[in-house]
Amino acid sequence: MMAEFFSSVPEPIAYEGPESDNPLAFRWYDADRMVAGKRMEDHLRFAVAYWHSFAWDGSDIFGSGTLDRPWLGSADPVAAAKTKMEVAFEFFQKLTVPFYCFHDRDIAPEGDSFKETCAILDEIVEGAAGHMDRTGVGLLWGTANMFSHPRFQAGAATNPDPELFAYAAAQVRHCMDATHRLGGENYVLWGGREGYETLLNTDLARELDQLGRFFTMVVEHKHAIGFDGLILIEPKPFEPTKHQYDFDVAAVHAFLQRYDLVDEVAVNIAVNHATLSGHDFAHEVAAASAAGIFGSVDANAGDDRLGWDVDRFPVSVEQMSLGVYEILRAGGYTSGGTNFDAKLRRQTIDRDDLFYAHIGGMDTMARALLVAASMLEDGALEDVRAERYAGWDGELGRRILAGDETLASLDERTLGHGEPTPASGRQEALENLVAKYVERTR
Ligand code: XUL
Repeated sequence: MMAEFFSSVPEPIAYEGPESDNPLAFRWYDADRMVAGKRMEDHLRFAVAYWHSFAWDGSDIFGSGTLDRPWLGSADPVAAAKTKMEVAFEFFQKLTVPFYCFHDRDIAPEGDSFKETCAILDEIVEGAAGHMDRTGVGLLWGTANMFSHPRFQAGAATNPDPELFAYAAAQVRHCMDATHRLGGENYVLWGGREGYETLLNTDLARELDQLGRFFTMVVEHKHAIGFDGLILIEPKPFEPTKHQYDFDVAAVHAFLQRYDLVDEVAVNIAVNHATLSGHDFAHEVAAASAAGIFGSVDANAGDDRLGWDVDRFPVSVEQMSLGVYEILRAGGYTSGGTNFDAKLRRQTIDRDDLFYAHIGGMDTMARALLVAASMLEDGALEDVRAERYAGWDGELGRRILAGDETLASLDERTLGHGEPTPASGRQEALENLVAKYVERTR
């Protein structure tokens, strides 16, 4: 056993309320507080992302690691993976989060052959099961890393070589089994290199069919092993490839319809991916909810002036409130949750910093939940929306939607009518209303 790693945080983080000045306390996240009929913890279902917090050393494309992660780069990678896991569970427990998420390669290194890689994963997964039993921390989702190793440089399922497709299928099978073994609540597929760099060497139609076949195999395997969590695709428009096929929620929805997977697969929406694709977080949740494919969230934030995935911890209560509002309107999470797919800045190097970052993110999301729940409960926004669309509940609206009108019948009707009267969209008044909730909600 490794000695305590976060020794300057001896106790689990506790809720102390908005007036607290203790930087190692929650000011808004109060797990047992009832909000709209449910405990805060059960609404938010927080998870820590293993990769940013424990498998990344702070290196970027210009420089090497800055973070204090002594297990990384060890000569004995399996022993180091076990140490890393002890530290990770110490952190989950002290932060009091109910869940974590991993890529297979975050928790277990590769061996010299695929067979050895699978054996190492199995050994580490047994260790994870022990830590989970001991601490009560659950697995929100598992996923396979099919983007870091050079073998995947031209993609996994969308690779021009079927040998790579076969390798990826085998890896996903093993990772799904590991997720299932650990009682994982969902399984995620982010198409890290499922896209292209140049159309000059790419057969786009062929690659989409390959991807459709791959997802179908994932769904078939889910049923074969009796995994009852959600299969989630995580949209992202670009990075690392220039164009990624799972561009945004709308593109994923169209893809799922085309390959007859719409009842089997949902989406994991990452806030920074939403903004990279030119949308708001709230838009992506609303689009998923409208299509019936909302699943889970990666809570993070971009930077307005940087056009890449910076994965900051969320700090804007207003941005998050509008997204959480759409989540609540959609009925909340089922098996999904709020995963902090977020990382420290490269200069944020003290051990305690990992706590400050997550505490801030959890407080931001908790406050966003309170704002969203009170906006929904008061019904102010919903009343305006209902009034705005009231005509569609009247005779004309109902007849149009029921298919009882045609272009010709509406032409005839319109000839006998005056100009329709526009009503104010009241956007600014509604923005003021949201600001009021953000200011006053406690
Ligand atoms: C990459 C990203 C991944 C996925 C899981 O941008 O968000 O961490 O969440 O593979």
